[in-house]
This record gives sequence, structure tokens and C-alpha cells, in this order.
Amino acid sequence: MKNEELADIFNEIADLMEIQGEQPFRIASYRKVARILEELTEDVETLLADGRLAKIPGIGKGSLERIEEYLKTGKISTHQELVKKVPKGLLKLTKVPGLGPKTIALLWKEMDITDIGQLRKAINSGMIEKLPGMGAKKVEKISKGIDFVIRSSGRIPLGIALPIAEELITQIKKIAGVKKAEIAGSLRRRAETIGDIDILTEASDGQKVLEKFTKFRQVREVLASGSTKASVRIQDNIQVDVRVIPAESFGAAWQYFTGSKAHNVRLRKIAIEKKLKLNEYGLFENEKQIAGANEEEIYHKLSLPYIPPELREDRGEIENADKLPTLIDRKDIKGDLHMHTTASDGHNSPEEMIRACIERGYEYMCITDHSKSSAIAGGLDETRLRKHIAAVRKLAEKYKNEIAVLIGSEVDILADGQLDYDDGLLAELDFVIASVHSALSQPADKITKRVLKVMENPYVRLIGHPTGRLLAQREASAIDVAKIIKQAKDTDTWLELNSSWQRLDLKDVHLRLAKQEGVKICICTDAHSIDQLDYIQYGIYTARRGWLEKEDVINTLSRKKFMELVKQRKR
Ligand code: DGT
Ligand code: CA
Ligand code: CA
Ligand code: ZN
Repeated sequence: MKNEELADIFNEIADLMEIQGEQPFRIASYRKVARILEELTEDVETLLADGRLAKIPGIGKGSLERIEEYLKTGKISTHQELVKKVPKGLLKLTKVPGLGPKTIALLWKEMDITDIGQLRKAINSGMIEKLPGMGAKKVEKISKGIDFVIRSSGRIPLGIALPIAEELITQIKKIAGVKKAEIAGSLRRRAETIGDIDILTEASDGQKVLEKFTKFRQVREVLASGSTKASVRIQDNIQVDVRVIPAESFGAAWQYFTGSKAHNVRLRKIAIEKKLKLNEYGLFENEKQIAGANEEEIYHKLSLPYIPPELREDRGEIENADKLPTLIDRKDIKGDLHMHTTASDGHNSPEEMIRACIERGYEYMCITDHSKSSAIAGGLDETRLRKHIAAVRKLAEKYKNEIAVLIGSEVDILADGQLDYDDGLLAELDFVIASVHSALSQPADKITKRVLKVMENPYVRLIGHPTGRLLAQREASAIDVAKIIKQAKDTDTWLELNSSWQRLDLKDVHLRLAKQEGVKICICTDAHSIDQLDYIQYGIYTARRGWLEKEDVINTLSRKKFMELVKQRKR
């Protein structure tokens, strides 16, 4: 039945009209039709065909035509025209609980907020509370609504799933009789988003262990529970599968359930060529098990080196098995070069960020607050920036024996391709990141040219979050990443791997392309608080998925080497 789909479209038409400030009675009539459609107990197509739909009070001639149009073509032209008149992200805002069309219109007009990412930023900076009718309570409700939309929009971001899974693993390990508990599936491969959480355990009494698991406080619904497998649903509709595996098969099962499917298909083919059989129970020669207890053994018996989970995507790891990269590791990172403080939209002072970086063992760091055009994010005008530079330099002196503190800026690349500060001011900074924060919906040609141009500026060292995507919130811009990579090579500009799990930008396949072209990557956190400095782990995982080695990443250099490099001109 198309009843629900049609109701959704009619509701969306009403939302769009309300956002665009159309007449209330017209809006109300669309809402009424939406409600009627929702409450129909029969198929709308049948009702239309035998003429009964036309007789329902509230369904006028216009509505009837639109319903007919949808049933014939799958579209309603009125709807499409309305959609064309608003920025793409606005539609998603209408899905946020606690956020009505009137507020969306207000946010759009007053603050130029057109997608969930910008809304989140405006909330974080506190700017939004200054709008009429926006109390702390209402803002809190909207903030919760945003979380809901992100988490319920299908795949779960790595940064949400991993802490949840790690907590589950800790709890499972505490159950009596559990010998092992490990993460498998796309989460072990550290994919940027995951469909569900897969966990494997080894235990003496599977039934008992799984029963205990299904009684964890996190569990909202038990989908299935037996002696070898349990499936449950926890918060935000996240599914968790736990399997109990015997010791002699643990490695084989871990390999199998880590995937990816494509990688496993390749492996099974290799086994067959060797007249062996590979499945989740082990590697077999005729009926005899020749490997299975651990993963390494399976790879070795197939004449392959151990392949790290992040590479198991059938993206060349089998063909190039004899020359796999030595993947970068968290301990290789020697500094973080993109972070915000209370000077713009960060939550901690420069000094707090410096101490936190020292605690993390970094040898250097850079403070990069927003530039003046990022008004929502409290960007610094020239006067404030000069004061900020002086303050940070003082702190740099104070902490110079522990860490090298650089003062930089995350400078907006304006819609016309100009930078937000002039070269004179840029020259006063130690390090300049240039980022696109506005007009992200420009066509490919325009947005690409805009970034290519600023890369020619000798002060611009790094392009921040090059595609501007926000996972589950905003699509990447249309920017031509291959061209940006080529320009990075030609101008000696570095590209950021932004480690925030909402961004992971550049993403794995882009990173790999950059590496192939010899472009250097900088893995930064864009931290807006001390805690977020630890997002670096998500950057590392993504870098590994992009086949990056220590040598490909600029902030693996020692303090001495790095400082020499940033003191020199770019070219
Ligand atoms: P997800 O959850 O959609 O992010 O992706 P995965 O990779 O975690 O997939 P999932 O949870 O369906 O299954 C976990 C792993 O189990 C998967 O990566 C490979 C393995 N697997 C599951 N079903 C099959 C299958 O039909 N054939 C093969 N070769 N492997 C499978
Ligand atoms: Ca999975
Ligand atoms: Ca699964
Ligand atoms: Zn930024």
C-alpha cells in the first residue's frame, strides 16, 4: 500500500510550505489530507479506482489529482517545486523531533542554518539561544532530536558504536566461564559506519553466558537467544549479535565474521585452489582440520601474511599480500595541529588544551581557532586574533620545555575563493589551515576552483576537512578530490584527515589516492574540548583503512623535524 508514502509526502509539502511562509489555511489542508491518508484502512489505490476516495470529506479536487499523479508517476510536481526552493539539508531538519517548520524558517533566515551539521554547531556555540523564543530547554530538546535522527538513520557511526561495543566486551568478560570476547564484523574493520555490532566469545557454557548477556541493562529487546547465538536490540535500535565459539574454531570464526564478505570470498577461492576447504569452523584438508584456533595460522596456511582487519575489503590486499604497508599506529602521532579553544567555539582554554596535549605525550601542537566569517562559531576578527596570538605565544614560552605550541588559525575559504584574513595577518601566524565552512552546495567546478586557488597561497599549509561531509548529517560537497590531491602535490600543501568521527574527511579511499600521488596527510582532531583530542583514534583507524604508513603522515615527524619544516616557506 502506498498510503504511508503518500502521507509522508503530503506532510513534507506542508512542512516546506510552512518553512517558506505560505498561507496557513493551505498548509492546514495538506496536513489534513496527510492525516486522512495515514488513517485509511484500505489501499488508497483501490479507493481511488472505485471513486470512494473522492467522497471522503477533506479530500478536494486538487488533492485527488496529486494523489493520482503520485500513483501514476511516483512523484508530485507541487512537492518537487517546493523542494527546489530550499537548500537540500533543510528537508532533513524537518525530521528532527522538537524542531518545527517555523523554527527551521527562523534558523534559516536569521543564522543561515541549512543542515543538521550547522545546527549542531550553532547549538554548541550557544549562539542559538540568542534567537527569539529559544530557551535552554527548547535547545536541549532539539539537541536530543539531532542525536535521534543521526542514530536512527540506518548505519551507526564508528564513534558511537565502538565505545558501546567496548563496554559490552568488558561486561561479557566478567561473566563466569567466559574465556574470550572479541569484536568482529565491520566494527573490527573500523568501517566509518556499521550495520550492527558483532561479538564472538569463547565460553564453557554458551547457553548460560548468552542468558546473562540478554539480561544486561543495555538490552531493550531480545530478538533470539540459544546456546550458540543471541541477538538483541539496545539503545537507538542498534542490533548486537553475540556468538559462542569453541576454542578450536575461534580463529576461523573470528576471521569469517570479521569479513568483509568480499575478502572472505577471495580467501575461500584461494583455499579451493589449494584443494582445501575454509569455513567458520576451520581450514580443512579432506576432513582433517589443519587450522582454526587462531587467525594467523589460517592466513599462513593459505600462503598469505596476516592481513590487518582494516585492509580486509578486497581492495588489493590479496594481490599485494607480499608488499602490504606497515600501517600507521596511534603511537606514531607526535602532535595535533587542529583544535579550537574558548577564543572561538571550543570549551577549554588554550592553557587547558596545552596541558591536555602534554598529558597525551605530544611533542608539538597548534591552536587553530575560527576566523571572522565563521560568526556562528565565534570567529576572531583581526583585533581579537592579534590579542589571541600574543596570549598563546606567552603560553608557548611558559611550556616550551614540554611541548612546542604553535599559534595558527582555521581560516575560512570564502564563497568567492578569498581567504578570510589578508596575507599580512597570515604571516604573523605559525600555521594556517584553510577550510570551507560555507556555500558547501556550490557546483563541483566552482567549489573545486575555490579551494585550488587558496592552495596557491604560500601561507596555507593544510586544507581542513576537504569534502565537508558530516556522516549521517550532510553529504560531501561536490569538490573534485582528485584535482585537490594533484594541486596539493604541485603546491606542497598538506591535506587533513579530520579525525572527528562525524567527519572522517578525507575518507579511506581518498587517503589511498593521496598516498599514491605522494601527498602528505595531517591527521588532526579538530577538537573543541579536551576529550575530543582522543578522537585521534578514529583518524588512525581511517588512515589504516587508507593504507597509510607513518611516512605518509606529516605529524609523525619529531618536534625538531616538524619545526624545521614549518619554519621554511612552502615551496
Ligand atoms: P555491517 O554490519 O553491515 O556493517 O557489515 P558486516 O561486515 O559486519 O556484516 P554482517 O554483520 O552482516 O556480517 C559479519 C561478517 O560475517 C561479514 O563481514 C562477513 C561474514 N558473513 C556474513 N554473512 C556472510 C555470507 O553470506 N558470506 C560470507 N562469505 N561471509 C558472511
Ligand atoms: Ca556487523
Ligand atoms: Ca551481524
Ligand atoms: Zn573546521
